[in-house]
Amino acid sequence: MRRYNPKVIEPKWQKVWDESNIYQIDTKDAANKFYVIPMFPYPSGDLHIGHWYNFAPTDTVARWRRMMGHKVLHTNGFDAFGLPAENAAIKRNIPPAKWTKENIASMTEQMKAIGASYDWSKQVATNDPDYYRWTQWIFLKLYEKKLAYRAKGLVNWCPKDQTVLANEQVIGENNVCERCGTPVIQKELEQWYFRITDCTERLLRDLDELDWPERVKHMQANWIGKSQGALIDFATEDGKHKIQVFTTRPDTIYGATYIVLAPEHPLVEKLTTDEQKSEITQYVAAASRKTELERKEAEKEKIGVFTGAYAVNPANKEKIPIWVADYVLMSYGTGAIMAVPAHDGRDWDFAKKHDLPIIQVYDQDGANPDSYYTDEGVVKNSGPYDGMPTNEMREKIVADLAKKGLAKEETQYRLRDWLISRQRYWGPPIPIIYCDKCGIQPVPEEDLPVLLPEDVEFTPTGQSPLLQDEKFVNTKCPNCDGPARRETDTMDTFVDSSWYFLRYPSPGYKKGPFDPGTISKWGPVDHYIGGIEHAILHLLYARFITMFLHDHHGLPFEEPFKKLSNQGIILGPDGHKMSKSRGNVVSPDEQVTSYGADSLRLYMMFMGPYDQGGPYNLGGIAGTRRFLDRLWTLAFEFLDAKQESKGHNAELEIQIKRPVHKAIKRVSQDLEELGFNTAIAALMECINELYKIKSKHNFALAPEAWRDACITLVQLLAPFAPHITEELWKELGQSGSVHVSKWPAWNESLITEETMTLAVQVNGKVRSEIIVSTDVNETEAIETAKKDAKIAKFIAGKKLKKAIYVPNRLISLVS
Ligand code: ANZ
Ligand code: ZN
Repeated sequence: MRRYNPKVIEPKWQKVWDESNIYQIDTKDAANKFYVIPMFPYPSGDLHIGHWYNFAPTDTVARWRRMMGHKVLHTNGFDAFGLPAENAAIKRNIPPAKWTKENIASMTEQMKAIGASYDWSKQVATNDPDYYRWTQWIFLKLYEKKLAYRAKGLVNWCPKDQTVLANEQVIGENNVCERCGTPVIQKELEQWYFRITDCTERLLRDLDELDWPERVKHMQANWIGKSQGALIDFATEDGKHKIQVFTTRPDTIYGATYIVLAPEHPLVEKLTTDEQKSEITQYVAAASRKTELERKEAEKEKIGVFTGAYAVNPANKEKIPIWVADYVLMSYGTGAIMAVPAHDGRDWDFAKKHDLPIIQVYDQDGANPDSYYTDEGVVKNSGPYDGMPTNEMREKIVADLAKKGLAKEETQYRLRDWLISRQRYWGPPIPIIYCDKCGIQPVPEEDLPVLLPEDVEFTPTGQSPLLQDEKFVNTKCPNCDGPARRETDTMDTFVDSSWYFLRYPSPGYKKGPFDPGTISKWGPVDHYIGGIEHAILHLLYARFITMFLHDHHGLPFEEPFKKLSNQGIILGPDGHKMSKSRGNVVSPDEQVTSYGADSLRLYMMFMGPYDQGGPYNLGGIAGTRRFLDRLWTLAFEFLDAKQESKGHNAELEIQIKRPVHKAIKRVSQDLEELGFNTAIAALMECINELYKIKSKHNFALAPEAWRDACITLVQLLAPFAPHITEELWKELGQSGSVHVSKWPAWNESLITEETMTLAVQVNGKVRSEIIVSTDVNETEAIETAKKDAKIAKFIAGKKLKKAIYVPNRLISLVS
């Protein structure tokens, strides 16, 4: 018997599939389409186990859908712009374009080794000028609609290197420049933004309709961060200024014992008294060196400085001090808060630290009166509002203050416009020209793409080489033809990935980012599968760009991804996140060399629920390999056995069919929910059952049933382990490819029916036993008995005078 050798059969079938283009589709016809893709990878140079965990199971879904009769569009591409290519250029002195190209080539080979059923003719790479011209086109179209705009924004700035730094380049506790160790400051520079806040409510509302994990929908909703509250005006003590605060708890206003301004708040300078000036100035400068993220940290000590000025609480006319503290952010609400230490954690910490008064303004069941509490309750210490439920007071106080022109209801969102400028080289150039005479000029559409020069010198300062490339920078104004300068910033890589799934169905299209006719048939993506790390930004940006293209450029859908699934994270064998420094990285290539791609695919899908991932057990793959060996052996033992039929044994046939049909049902249903592990368990149980039957009965007793069983098993396993199943399919005498064969259907009655044993008598003597379904009818029971191999011997050539069926007990034949 031939041994199962994945080293031979896997490359063989990969080549056959490649050469015959069996996964390539013509997107003209989209009847019964199914569009399924993984999140495309960054070309880092090595396909790691996390990629496998994304691509192999996604391929399983694609293969299964194809066998279910769908026309499947399945492919993969490369998110090819980004910082690591640039860092490689600086460290290893390889041009980013070259580094990226080599990585794409080697990773494409690694992708083929997975055995994924990609339509390679649909592949895209975002650094391809034919791709990024359309990224630039999208920028221009947004600009046309005033949805791309230029404004001042905060960036990390190294005062010594005179350059902008990415967040990753600001290191250490003191936030110093990665290169020179100088403390980094936050500086305002002109940046380009996409007005994603134009779609805030829509991005929130449409979440309801999506077949996405609840967790992801929550994360998106939190990121958008809708807060309903009020704006309330606090006058300064001298009546000269008004401080507007945003609060979600106007019902606690009687407990507002001080005001806090963000360090960047324009009133800080105006209000600070002379005695407090130097302290405030120092504090504000220190705050400018912190990132917003650090300032938001909950555990951080809440320190601030008193301005020396006072405000008046509009509810009770009390005089309260005005402080400056960096836990209040200028970028949210109004950059000023009324602090209620009795009912807010940050305010509580701050008041304790600076010894400010704390006044409880409601009672809450079960709350600890010696700490702050934040839920609802019954109002106290609040004058005319005492005794009211907090939620009632919330509306009443806003209405009352509104009458005096001091408050109004307000909804705030956390979502900010999308800053897309990167002071980086390896990205699509922003298609904008600056002319001294005419100002900002968009590059005319027919001049796209604005090519990124590839033969550039990287300087050790880390500045973008675009700045120094005179040929690139100096250009003509499209309006007056006079001398002008190109924008040297490039776009955020999230812009590249916000629309690539629209390009796959018509990757060569010349007149736009997508062929409108084709995308209207193929979009949206039916099933999008990838990591939870993209739950927020990538998906939000992709949704925004899709909405924009829908509104203005004929895309017939508003949401890009109908169904979303997230893979879990694969940990190292030690249960920790895989990392080179821990030495717990599992190399998929090594696993493939030892066990084969099919075993690896199967193991990864068997190791646990897909959305949970877990530690990679190095011994586990041997188990899935053994399972494949058993399937192989069963098929070959059957093929090698004498197969001429020795009669028709209905009872044995049912025995063989039952586990197979159970498996069809379970695998079909589990795949619907990405229950890969339980589907594979069902296949393993089926094989075990068949081995038990095989140990008792000769193949020749039911060769047709055995053949069917082998063929069906091969089909059920095909989406998981595409190579071995293709090989066995051929060995079992089937034509074409198993991957385009029709997914088997199960016969419910074969599964749910119980069986019973009936004794069979011939002329009063028990000669055999048969197994039949419990709801067998008389004719079926008698026919089954007559066909039983032993009985057949006794009645051969005789004419039956009588056949009696005693239900559930016996069959009596009289000759
Ligand atoms: C008074 C108050 C009393 C508040 C209380 C909370 C509890 P969300 O839900 O996230 O929108 N806040 C407002 N602007 C801020 C800023 N720029 N930086 C930091 N904090 C800010 O939170 C709204 C609450 O966060 C607001 O309601 C305000 O504190 C604070 F018992 O006002 B609250
Ligand atoms: Zn001009």
